[in-house]
Amino acid sequence: MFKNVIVKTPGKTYVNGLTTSDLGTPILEKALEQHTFYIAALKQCGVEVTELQANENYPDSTFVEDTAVLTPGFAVVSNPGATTRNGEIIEMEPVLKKFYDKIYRIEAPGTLDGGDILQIEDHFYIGISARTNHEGAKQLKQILESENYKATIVELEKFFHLKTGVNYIGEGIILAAGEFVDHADFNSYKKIIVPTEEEYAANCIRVNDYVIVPAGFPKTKKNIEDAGFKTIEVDTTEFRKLDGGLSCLSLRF
Ligand code: CIR
Repeated sequence: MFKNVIVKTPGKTYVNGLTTSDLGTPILEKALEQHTFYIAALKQCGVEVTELQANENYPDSTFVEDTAVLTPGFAVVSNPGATTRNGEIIEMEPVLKKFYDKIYRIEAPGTLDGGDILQIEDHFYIGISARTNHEGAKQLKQILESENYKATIVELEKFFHLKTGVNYIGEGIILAAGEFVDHADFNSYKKIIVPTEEEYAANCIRVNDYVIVPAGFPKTKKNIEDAGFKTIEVDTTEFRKLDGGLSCLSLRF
């Protein structure tokens, strides 16, 4: 069960954030509205939401997930791989200190984005991407193993972050798209295959009794519901324009 969630409001500079997509510039008003609905969905799941103010110096800082890896007993402050995002951790660490006594850090030359970290029960998967390098992954693996978690490093082929293509929704079930549909590291889990045309919907989040799903992906939503989960749909079009999904917008612990 998650008790807490941290989110950060998109600032006016959000429209200048990083992207690899060709979906156009986000509409700020719509992004703010979608963010409000996202917070309402989280509250419906029964978590306490800590809402951080926008920081205009960091256009991508609404994607708080990338700044940390959180477990019940400790936090790991990441070292984001994009130079324009690296300073986001400076504001996040004091926030985490309110919740955690034990805080580790990923140190340069290691880089690591939280979006590359997937937890499945007591096993963490660490993606090597354009943002998370081998040194960062190695540091996190050591921290996790010292805390009695299992950790596996996964090389990404195409996906932006690990959780862009694979996510855990509980009860032994993963959502798998693209290169993760048949991937040795994940073949021991039950899978809901996300079809190519719905690939974006591989990024759903399980929060307590619900799976929050992005609006507009009916096949995946139905497959999740048929597997016995209750869903809440949230529109994320303005976050998708900057490569962001549901998981990126919060830290859940
Ligand atoms: C970036 O390029 O860093 C942001 N525009 C998107 C970050 C998405 N975060 C995530 O998948 N955890």
